Amino acid sequence: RIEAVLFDLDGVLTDTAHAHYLAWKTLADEIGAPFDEKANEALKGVDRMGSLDLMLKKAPRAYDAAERQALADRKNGYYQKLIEGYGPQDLFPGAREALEACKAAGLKTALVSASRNAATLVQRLGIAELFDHVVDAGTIRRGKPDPETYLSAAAALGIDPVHCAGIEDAQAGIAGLLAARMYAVGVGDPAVLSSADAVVGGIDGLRWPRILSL
Ligand code: B16
Ligand code: MG
Repeated sequence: RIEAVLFDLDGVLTDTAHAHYLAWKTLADEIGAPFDEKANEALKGVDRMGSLDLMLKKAPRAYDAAERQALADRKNGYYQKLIEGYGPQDLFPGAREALEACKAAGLKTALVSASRNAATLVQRLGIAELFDHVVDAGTIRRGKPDPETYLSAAAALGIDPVHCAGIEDAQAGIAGLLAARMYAVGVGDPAVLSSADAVVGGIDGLRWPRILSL
C-alpha cells in the first residue's frame, strides 16, 4: 500500500530539464566539448559535479579540481539566469493537480530533487506548501542513482520505503527508487525508462486511483 509519493522536480513537475541542458550545452560549446541531447540523457537527475564529470568526458583537455569548480559555477550561473522568470505558469499540466490529489487522498508528499536550486524553484512555482518534506540536495552525500535521496525522504516522512512511490523522468532516478525498494513510476519514453514499474507520458497521465491501489 502506498502511503507517500516522492516527486522529482526537473522533468516531472516542470521543464527545467531543458534549461539544465541549455546551460550545459552553452558551457560545452565554450570549451569545445561535443555535447547533445542524447548525451544529456545520462546527466538527468545526476548532481552538478557528477553531471560536469560526464560532460567533460569528451572535452579536449583535462581540468583540475579548482577549474572544475569554476566550470560548475559557470553552468549554474547560466541555469539560474534561465529560471529567473519561472512562475506557476511553468508547471507541467497536471502537476499541481497530482500533488493536490495526493494530499486529498491522505498521502504524504516529498520533493526528491538532486538540485540545489529546488527550494527556490518550488517557491517560484507556487507549490512549496504542497510538500510535507523537501530534500535538501546539499545534505545528500551520494546522489542518484544511489538510493540515499529517496531513503532520506522516507525517513523524514516516517514512512517505510516499501510504502513509497516515486515519480521520476531520469534513468538515474528510476535506478535509485528501485534500489530503495520503492515503486518506480517513470515519466517519459518507455524505451529510455524500461526498468520502471510503470511509465506514463507526462505527469497529467498519472492514474491516481491506480497508484493508490498498489
Ligand atoms: P543543480 P532532479 C537534477 O534535478 C537535474 O535533473 C540534473 O540535471 C541536475 O544536474 C541536478 O538536479 C543538479 O541541479 O545544479 O541545480 O544543483 O531531476 O533531481 O529534480
Ligand atoms: Mg528529473
